[in-house]
Amino acid sequence: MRIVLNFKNIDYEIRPVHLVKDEQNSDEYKLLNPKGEVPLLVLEDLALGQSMAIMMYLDRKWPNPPIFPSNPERRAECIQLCEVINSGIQPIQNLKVLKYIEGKIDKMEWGKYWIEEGLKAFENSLAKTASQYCLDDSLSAADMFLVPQVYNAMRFNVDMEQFPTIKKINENCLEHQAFKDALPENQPDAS
Ligand SMILES: N[C@@H](CCC(=O)N[C@@H](CS)C(=O)NCC(=O)O)C(=O)O
Repeated sequence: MRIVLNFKNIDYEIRPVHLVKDEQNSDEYKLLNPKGEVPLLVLEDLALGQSMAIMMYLDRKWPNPPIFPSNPERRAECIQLCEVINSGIQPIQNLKVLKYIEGKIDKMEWGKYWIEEGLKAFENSLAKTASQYCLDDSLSAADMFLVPQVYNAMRFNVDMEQFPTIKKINENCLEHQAFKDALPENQPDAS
């Protein structure tokens, strides 16, 4: 989410939520996001969870620069790529899932397996859509889902050499300040 806000040059304040300390499940936080997850976008009259809802809202409210292509086919392909990560990979390697399987299955092996399964599909889809970025030569929401997922893949020791297009796109994105400033190590609560 930080990437989108940076890319669109929107002013925002970060309120860190410590996941390992389970702050996302506090009563106070769950009043704002009943699902007990980050990201959460809080505005004067709106508290919005779910990255896709937040991204679509920000793109409507601050349309320039856009993060979804205007061409209907490209737009649908963009959302398809986003969902491979958002619905297909992220939920399976989420903290609450890893906590649930702890002691039953090796959680590193589990995470690595499902990330590789999803990234394989993502890499193959890119053959039809990618150039410098996931969709041609314009940054889009698909890149904004991809870069954090690659960061997480590396935490699970996924060998990125097996995904050469993803690896290259990730490097291209990280040349942009909006992506660099959003890296976890560049946040105020980084330890
Ligand atoms: N589909 C949600 C997923 C959000 C999500 O699961 N966030 C993770 C961090 S990346 C989280 O808050 N996990 C808390 C937990 O597992 O307890 C979205 O796109 O916003």
